[in-house]
Amino acid sequence: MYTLLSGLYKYMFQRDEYCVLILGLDNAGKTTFLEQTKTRFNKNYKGMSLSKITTTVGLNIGTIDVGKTRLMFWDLGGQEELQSLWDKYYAESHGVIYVIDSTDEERLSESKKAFEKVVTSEALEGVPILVLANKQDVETCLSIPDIKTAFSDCINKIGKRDCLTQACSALTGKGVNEGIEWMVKCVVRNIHRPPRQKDIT
Ligand code: G3D
Repeated sequence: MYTLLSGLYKYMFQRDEYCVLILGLDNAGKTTFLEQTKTRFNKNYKGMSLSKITTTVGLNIGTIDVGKTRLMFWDLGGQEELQSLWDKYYAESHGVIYVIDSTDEERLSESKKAFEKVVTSEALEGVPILVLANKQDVETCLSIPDIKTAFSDCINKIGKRDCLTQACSALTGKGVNEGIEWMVKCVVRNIHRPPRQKDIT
């Protein structure tokens, strides 16, 4: 009877957990995106005022539940000296969200270089990548075709993984749900692929 009840409990309440990295240059909007996501997906979550968020230094974490799936986010600092720490997290991640500041044309090639390193990393082979063209609420921002053109060198390097470029405003929430729902589908589908390092140990 105990086994039956505990099996039923697990079926009803146990969630599959996945780690998702949030990467991108400093000031791209990673922390704002994480707070917006937690506010939208966690009932009763009272986040900080989105306009008061300052750039990520170190690590922010957050968890959301979408149906039977739990996503655990690690929002890593994007300053040049902190980018060297990103790969320490790769082996344990099931998905990557890469945030681009669509209003910062000057740093677009810097962002592309950082993205290139992410997609060519062996430790992330096959891991789905959601590219967020953030700050689309700003009238003068670069469009999705502009950003795709600027990142066109990277297309061959993305490989066979799932990859989506999503227009987004972390501040207003536009595109956030669509991006998260896509990521959930991808990580769940990937469950049949080789497990990440964390699952082996
Ligand atoms: P980071 O974590 O990638 O370093 P933050 O970036 O989330 O700290 O955001 C950096 C700045 O960009 C913040 O402004 C934040 O309000 C702004 N920002 C983030 N997302 C958006 C967005 O979608 N639209 C607009 N217009 N601004 C956004 P400040 O002024 O605090 O530096």
